[in-house]
Amino acid sequence: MAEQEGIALVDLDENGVDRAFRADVLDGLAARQKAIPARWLYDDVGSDLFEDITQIPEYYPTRAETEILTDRGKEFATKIAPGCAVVEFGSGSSVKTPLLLKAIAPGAYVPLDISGDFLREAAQDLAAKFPGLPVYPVEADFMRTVDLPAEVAATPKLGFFPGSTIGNMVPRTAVDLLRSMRETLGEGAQLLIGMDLVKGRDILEAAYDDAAGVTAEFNLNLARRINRELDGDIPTEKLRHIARWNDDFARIEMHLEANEAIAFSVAGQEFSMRSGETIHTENSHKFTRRSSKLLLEAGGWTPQKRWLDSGKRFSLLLAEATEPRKAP
Ligand code: AVJ
Repeated sequence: MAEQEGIALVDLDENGVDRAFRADVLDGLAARQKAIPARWLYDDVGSDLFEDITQIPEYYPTRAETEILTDRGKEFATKIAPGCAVVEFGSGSSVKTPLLLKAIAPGAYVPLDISGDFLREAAQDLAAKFPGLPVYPVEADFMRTVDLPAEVAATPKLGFFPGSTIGNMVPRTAVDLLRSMRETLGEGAQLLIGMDLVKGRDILEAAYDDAAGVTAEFNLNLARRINRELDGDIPTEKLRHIARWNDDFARIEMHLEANEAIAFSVAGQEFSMRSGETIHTENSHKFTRRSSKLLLEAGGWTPQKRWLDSGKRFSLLLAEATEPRKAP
């Protein structure tokens, strides 16, 4: 398995504590608006809870994107280079990736993931479903440029980034990622990327605050994870899950709000929250036709085609690497 030279993907201290997690949490809890990067929501418990979220009635994005991948396969095949290497950013979901691979008859599949375990599982799954398809998993942090396996050096590339995961990033981070994807995939590459659409506040807030409370559990798991892994004593029963539409930034924000004034310690440091104070735990940006294309353009990708599901809730965009600019 190819690994980026000299970069330890997970850096544990002598007690087995993830140093990057601890640094992000201690910084984030000391900030005026407390905030912790959303990537820390996805430990094993959080990843399982997210799988459950994709099944709840209010959370439409997974079903909507799956519908597009199921129904528009013929159109993908006419727009995407045959025999291309599909490079998936984040190891594949067992449902979406096979739908794409079936539609376009690719020459290779290259899943990229920071977690070797997820990666090996996904790669084995896919290899079993597509005998004869070369699979080259790469353990890497795809927020940086990745060296792809030599076996696909001469093969045209299709980047695949489903799920509207790009929406978890603020615009400058999203642009950085799109540019590094372009760098990774090279001149002439294409990108197939999911972006969830702006819609009524009620539908969006319900999708991130479901009646069964699964999303609340997903959010609260972050506080429990801090207690588990960073020797914390956050009184999680005094926190509640909030999902609120921020119209200025066109995004759903998840927060953990203190029901009353609380004090706690994490990794030996003391923190407090006033009643009503929040920890910001996730952004999920939503896009319009124009904002999705503007983001792609800013990241060095020229939009080629945009597909919507029948309910017009979710978009899947195909783009090609923009040629180096001449004028203006
Ligand atoms: C995994 C980023 C697609 O933002 O919709 C779902 C994560 N958070 N419910 C999203 C999430 C709360 C999800 N993504």
